[in-house]
Amino acid sequence: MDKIKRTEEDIRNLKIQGATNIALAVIDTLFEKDLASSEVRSIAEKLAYARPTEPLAQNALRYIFSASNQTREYYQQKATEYKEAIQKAKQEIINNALSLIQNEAVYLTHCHSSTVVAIFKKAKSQGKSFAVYATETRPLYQGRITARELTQAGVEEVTLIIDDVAESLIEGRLKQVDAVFIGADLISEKGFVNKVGSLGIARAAERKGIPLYCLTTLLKYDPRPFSDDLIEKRSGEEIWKSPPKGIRIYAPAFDFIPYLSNVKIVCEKGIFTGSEVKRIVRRNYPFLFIDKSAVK
Ligand code: RUB
Repeated sequence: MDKIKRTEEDIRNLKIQGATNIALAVIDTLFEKDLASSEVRSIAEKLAYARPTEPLAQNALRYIFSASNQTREYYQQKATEYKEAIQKAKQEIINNALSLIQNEAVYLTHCHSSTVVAIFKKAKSQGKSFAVYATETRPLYQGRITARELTQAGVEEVTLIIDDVAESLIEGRLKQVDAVFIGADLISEKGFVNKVGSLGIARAAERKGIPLYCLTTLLKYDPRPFSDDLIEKRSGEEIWKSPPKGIRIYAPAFDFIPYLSNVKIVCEKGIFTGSEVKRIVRRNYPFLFIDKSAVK
């Protein structure tokens, strides 16, 4: 199987998962092609839309290919710039979030966000001691990746819970949760998208007055008004391989979380409320507001 097909499959089946890892894999795979060639656009679209709710990867195409009839070197340069922007943003998010991690605090995270893990790791490397509850994230168990990475990084107290425990944990059944840290696949004017289950966690946290920090680069912005059609629906087989005839399975990959009162967006430009997101994205990444049909 060639590299492009393999990357596409790895993204589809979540061997490569999480918005940042997906976008970087798409760009690295494109680097192997002549970016000025006529076939590259359809290849790029296949990769970037292998998971439909991933604007960080899809915006790469808008950035790289905004001008037509340029040289191979020009497109390579644009791809390099976008990749570097993702990496720089991640470092800045880590710096901006670091002071939110307190000694002896208890945190909850959901699924596997490389950005959230990076912050916990950095806090640990600075000698902070804290506990993290990680949801296992059914049906594909990305939470195990989170738990494994945090334990390997030396975080002392890492506890895996099944997704259904998150709400009672937030209610204070076992411990007082000080904050929720989650990532995002998509951010938009009125809310953000993250792994299914995030909405219930966010609402439970809001009821208890617990802050929810969404760690995300602004490059995940999607200018379209959110609608449920934007949410990827996964195959029911991931939930029940061969169910009895007649059972339908509804398997959205993600939740849309409106900007609730406890939500803060931690991004490369600082920490903001949801109502500020559109303005900050427009100021820093105006190319994201150019007609999307330019790409797909
Ligand atoms: C992963 C997920 C992550 C975001 C952010 O979902 O919801 O929280 O993608 O990740 P899936 P990152 O496992 O279905 O891809 O912070 O690494 O960009």
